[in-house]
Amino acid sequence: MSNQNLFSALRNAFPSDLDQIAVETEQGLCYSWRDLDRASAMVANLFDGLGIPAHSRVAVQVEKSVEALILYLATLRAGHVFLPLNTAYQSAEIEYFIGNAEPAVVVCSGKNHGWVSPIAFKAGTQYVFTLNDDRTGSLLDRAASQSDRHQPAIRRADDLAAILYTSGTTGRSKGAMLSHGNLLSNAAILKNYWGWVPGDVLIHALPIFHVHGLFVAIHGAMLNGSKMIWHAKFDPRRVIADMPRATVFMGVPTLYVRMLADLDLNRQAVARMRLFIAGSAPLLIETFQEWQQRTGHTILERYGMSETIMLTSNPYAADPRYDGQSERRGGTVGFTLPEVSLRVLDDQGQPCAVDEIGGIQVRGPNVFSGYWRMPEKTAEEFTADGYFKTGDVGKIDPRGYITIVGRSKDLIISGGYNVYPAEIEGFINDMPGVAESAVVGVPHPDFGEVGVAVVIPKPQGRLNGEEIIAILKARLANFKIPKRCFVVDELPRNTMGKVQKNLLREQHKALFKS
Ligand code: MCA
Ligand code: AMP
Repeated sequence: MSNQNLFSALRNAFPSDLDQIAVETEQGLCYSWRDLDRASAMVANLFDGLGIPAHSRVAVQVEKSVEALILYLATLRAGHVFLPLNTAYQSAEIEYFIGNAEPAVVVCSGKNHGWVSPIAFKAGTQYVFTLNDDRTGSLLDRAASQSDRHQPAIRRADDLAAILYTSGTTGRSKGAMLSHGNLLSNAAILKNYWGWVPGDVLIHALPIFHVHGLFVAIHGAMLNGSKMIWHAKFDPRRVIADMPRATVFMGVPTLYVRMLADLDLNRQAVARMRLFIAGSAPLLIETFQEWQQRTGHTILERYGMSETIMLTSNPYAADPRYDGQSERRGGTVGFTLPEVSLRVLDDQGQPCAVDEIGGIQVRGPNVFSGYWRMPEKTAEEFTADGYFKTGDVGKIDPRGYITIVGRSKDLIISGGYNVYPAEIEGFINDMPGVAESAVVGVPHPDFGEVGVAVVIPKPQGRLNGEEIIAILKARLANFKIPKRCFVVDELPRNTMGKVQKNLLREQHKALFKS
């Protein structure tokens, strides 16, 4: 049986000429395929020499850099489990993830070492390394003396490759366990479905601590032996400037909105581009249409989750499974991907008719095995016949196109990041003088959706919305902070006493209207 380590599959896809450029940074630094191979071998050898158990978790909270990509590859190569963490997370958030995952190794930015290392050592972590975005830090110092040859660890398809934390409806984050097989099967399906061809070049401008930037984009390019033009931070002007040298771009809707606001975006700028892909949050039909008019390109929207990687996609070319339809339809997330099973069920658990709205459930080689150390949560989210309940609500039209119409989970997606109202409400409710709070998502011209908090004070309590926001800012990742906070006397409730969030959403829906 061949080695099912995802790294081996990616390594096998390297072009035969290893001196070709694999990654080029905005600063003009070029990394060849040989560089990726050697550097990942050195870091993997460092890990091998640490004496940590096989399948250890390696938790990583570092700024985006090519060395961070190398660290990901090295973790796979050494057979450990990669646990990426959003750079915006603050100490309370990091404490939870590290305490829950118990990583043997933590890699953080040098500037955060002072507070991350005590948290890690308290949780039993054996090694804390630093990695900065200027190619410095103890990880690289220690790896420098290692051999640049390394035999990838033997792994089975169902061995864990990564854990991605994704918040639950209770506000407690759950680690979605993804295997080498989950990741590779999805990457292979997408390579075909999106028609990757030799010579494709990807502009990579997303963060690399979530599925979109880490898996969909990186695996897509690497499995095709394609060069990546690496943007550490998204800047619309710079991305547009790189388009004449590229063919593929992937982004959350906010990135498309911001590029449309730039006058440099025109047909000439995108003339060499082959494909624009959007996902992670709903792409407004206005954005889809405006992009078409300005560039002549039709954005391909797809849908996925941390637990499942990609599930559906609009077609790149005629799809023989759906009568050869090839139209990319705005407002839809396209067809179920090959090898994925997707069904829509009503409240009674019966299959919905065409165009009827219900809960989306999925099964397939891409679907995760469960939540890290949460067997009860895992059991709750899977059906008896092995389908995962996505918490998304949608419908399938007569032609097979799927539309997401909402979510049964209480979730706000802001600029492609997930914000769970329950988590924010928990923090607000713990503040002195607060009786109760509700956080809802409202439309926003840039982020798609943002959180707004509505807070009820205790009798005689004196509260100020701006102060509440300031307190939250000191404790939570910046993208989770509600953009506005209102202090009011009461929340709308139904006859059962349940807060009617839909009424709050309605009341505040025009707050950010452009
Ligand atoms: C930044 N801010 C935000 C967000 N990002 N507020 C709400 N939502 C956000 N997403 C706020 C900060 O709190 C700060 O506020 C101010 O904006 C400036 O912060 P900065 O970091 O400079 O912002 P930015 O660089 O302009 O970032 C915006 C961004 C970024 C580029 C759109 O959010 C981003 O890269 N989003 C992509 C997320 C992503 O990759 N998602 C994929 C998830 P203040 O000044 O008040 O402090 S994977 C997934 O969902 C799946 C499975 C899938 O289907 O792909
Ligand atoms: P995450 O927890 O970060 O994996 O986010 C997954 C969620 O993002 C899904 O359950 C959907 O609610 C949402 N999502 C991803 N892609 C799309 C899309 N194209 N349209 C609408 N929602 C999406």
